[in-house]
Amino acid sequence: MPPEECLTSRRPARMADDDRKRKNDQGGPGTAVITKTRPQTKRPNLYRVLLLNDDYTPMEFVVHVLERFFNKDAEAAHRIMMHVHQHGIGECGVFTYEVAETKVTQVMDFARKHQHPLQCIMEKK
Ligand code: TYC
Repeated sequence: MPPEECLTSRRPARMADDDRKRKNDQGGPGTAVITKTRPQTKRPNLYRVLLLNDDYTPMEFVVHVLERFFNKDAEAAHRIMMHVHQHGIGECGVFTYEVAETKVTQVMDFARKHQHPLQCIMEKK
């Protein structure tokens, strides 16, 4: 017996509502269903978290910040720190709004605690 045939009556199995919806098929009389479906996926807004250069924060402190709050390995952290040092600004990571906001707060609090003027900001991508 083919798999789409009904086990008891040998009639073809009736397609489930959600399968018909997917096929955009209305079914028989009196069985109208929502005909157009849109994908329910929405891309979240993303935000860059950026470090700004200054003349006083030690390079090792910035490397440590990148390792601690942005999960960078030593090499990536050093590369980003040098980019900020040479260009004035650089990207630490890209996050959803609440995660980016948390990173900025964590970095700013940590810098203040150690009396460094390091600045961390976020901008919409
Ligand atoms: N310019 C700093 C120095 O020479 C190092 C530094 C790098 C500071 C990156 C901040 O975001 C920064 N000590």
